[in-house]
Amino acid sequence: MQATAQAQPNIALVKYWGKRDIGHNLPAVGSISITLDAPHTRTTVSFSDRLLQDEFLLNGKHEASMLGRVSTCLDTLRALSGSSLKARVESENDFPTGAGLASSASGFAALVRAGAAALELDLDIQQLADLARRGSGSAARSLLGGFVELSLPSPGSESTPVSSLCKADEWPLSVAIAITSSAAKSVGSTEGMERSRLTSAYYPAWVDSQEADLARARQAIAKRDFQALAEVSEYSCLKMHGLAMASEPGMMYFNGATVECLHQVRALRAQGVPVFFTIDAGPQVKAVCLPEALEQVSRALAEIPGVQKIIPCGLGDGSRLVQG
Ligand code: 2P0
Repeated sequence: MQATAQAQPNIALVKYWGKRDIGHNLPAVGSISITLDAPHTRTTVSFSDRLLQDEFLLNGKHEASMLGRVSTCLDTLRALSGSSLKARVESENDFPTGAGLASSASGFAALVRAGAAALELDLDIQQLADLARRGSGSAARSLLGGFVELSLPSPGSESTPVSSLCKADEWPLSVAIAITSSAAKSVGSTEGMERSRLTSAYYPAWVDSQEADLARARQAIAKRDFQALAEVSEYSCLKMHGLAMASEPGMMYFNGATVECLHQVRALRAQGVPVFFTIDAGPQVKAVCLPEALEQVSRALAEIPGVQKIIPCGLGDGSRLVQG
């Protein structure tokens, strides 16, 4: 009744922002991401008849704010297995939580893997992805490695297809993550997305233009065309942040160092260095580059005042069981 799974965060290149259905946590747009090879979330799920309620510990501390979502995931697993046992979930992150490093993505991808194994449920990737998505939309993408697309459900369905566009070793890009603050973000993604849907005049245009961005990214990945991927990824990133800023009240996830990093990445690319940026709902900058440029990119970003640390990583595999 116990299993441990590991997962890494993923970074969206064509961003997910907005929900079609909050109750089922269905995204309003598809998205394309890369799964990283580091940092890691490791989650152990233990079902026991000695527990009166579910428990969730993050880095050794009880974490009440996420317990509801964790229990919702566990409820679905329990319903599938016919069990009514409560569970203790212990999750360890070797990176800042809630600061735009996709900790909920790796967290729920590891949770569903471990939870299903602990209950001896034989679920396929799509079933696991649908479960993870209920916890956190982006988590469905961390079930797979390399370049991953999360698509919208077909009419009448609540299943959001996940598919691999290219394996990690078929186009091994590198990423330098510039940490500019380790504080938790001021407005969480779930709340931020809803605020944009309800208040931004740009929201319908965001939803309507997503398919064209997805098509451009798919084609760039299929052709291993770095420049084309750079252009569509920066476009999608800035469009998402433009939408967030043009909500009411506007959400500004950048700090000063974030903006300096963007200028530095563009200056490097103008000099011929194969690198582009993307930023999620937090102030960290992810500089995606060809492996031969990683050292130069990391050095250039580390020199920017306000950049506290650079985490270098590559592309990695999807979530997997490590024990159970
Ligand atoms: C993404 N983000 O595509 C986008 C870009 C943040 C910015 O997916 O509400 O934590 O739990 O489904 O998955 C973060 O959103 O949101 C996210 P919920 P989630 O990576």
